[in-house]
Amino acid sequence: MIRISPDIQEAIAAGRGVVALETTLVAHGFPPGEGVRVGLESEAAVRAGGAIPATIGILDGQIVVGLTEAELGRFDVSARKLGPRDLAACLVQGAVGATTVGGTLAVCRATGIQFMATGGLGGVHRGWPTPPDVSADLDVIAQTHALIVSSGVKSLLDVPATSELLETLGIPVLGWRTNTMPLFYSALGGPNVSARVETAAEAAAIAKSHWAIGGGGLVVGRPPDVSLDNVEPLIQEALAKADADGIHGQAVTPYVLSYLHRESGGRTLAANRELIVGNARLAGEIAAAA
Ligand code: PSU
Ligand code: MN
Repeated sequence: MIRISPDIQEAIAAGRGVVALETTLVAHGFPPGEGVRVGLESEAAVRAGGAIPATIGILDGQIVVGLTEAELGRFDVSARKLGPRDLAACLVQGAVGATTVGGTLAVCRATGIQFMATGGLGGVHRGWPTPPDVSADLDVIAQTHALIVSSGVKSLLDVPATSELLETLGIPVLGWRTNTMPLFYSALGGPNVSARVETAAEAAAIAKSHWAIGGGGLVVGRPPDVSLDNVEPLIQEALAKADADGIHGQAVTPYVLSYLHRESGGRTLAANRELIVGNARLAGEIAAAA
């Protein structure tokens, strides 16, 4: 059911650092073609950081760990978006399935991969409890022995509420050379992190210590190198438009991201690409230091 590429199998067996990368942002987070480019740049960044990239998705009834470039090209907007609940049906039905953070971490748990990178985590959607939309990402992070590097929580969500929930779930949020959780496109203004870290070795040591005392997942929040501020009015516009268009559930995040990419004249798209690749690089460094 799971096909792991030989280089990744070797790396896992030898205890070398492996960093999982998701396919939802490839298929649904960027305009056609652009997502694949971001995926390939992320893989190169993991290698530059000193670790082995493992891009994960479902193809032809198999969970593939270590997609080839040709295979990655099959992840377009027609792919299913797979949270943890969606993996089994996608496998049996032979569909192309792009894994979210939660879906990817479920595969990490099955294969022993301990590191991952993404852009921004899912979390509590604004307006909770109407609708009661909380991303499955958080629950899976809590249950998985993995460290995930992200630029915090996507700012189209309710970030303070998500920060509270991360605490409730016992998920450490380590600020990468910062005291506050990054706000996806923007570096500053988020809630406090649970601890600040200065080096990859320090983050790796905290992860190993957390796992040794029975903890699950950890988040490292890395601020974007170039902070894009003042996106909030556009986010509110996008969320109102999504509501008016009857967009709900899994479709909200891709809809809002593409609205922002279009209406910002590509500024959020460039920021999103850069933060994803930077997170992959840092995840590679932390995995290599572990
Ligand atoms: N980071 C990005 N773009 C994305 C995502 C993360 O920069 O598209 C994806 C991840 O797959 C994450 C998902 O798990 O968004 C969260 O979606 P939702 O809010 O529907 O749970
Ligand atoms: Mn949701």
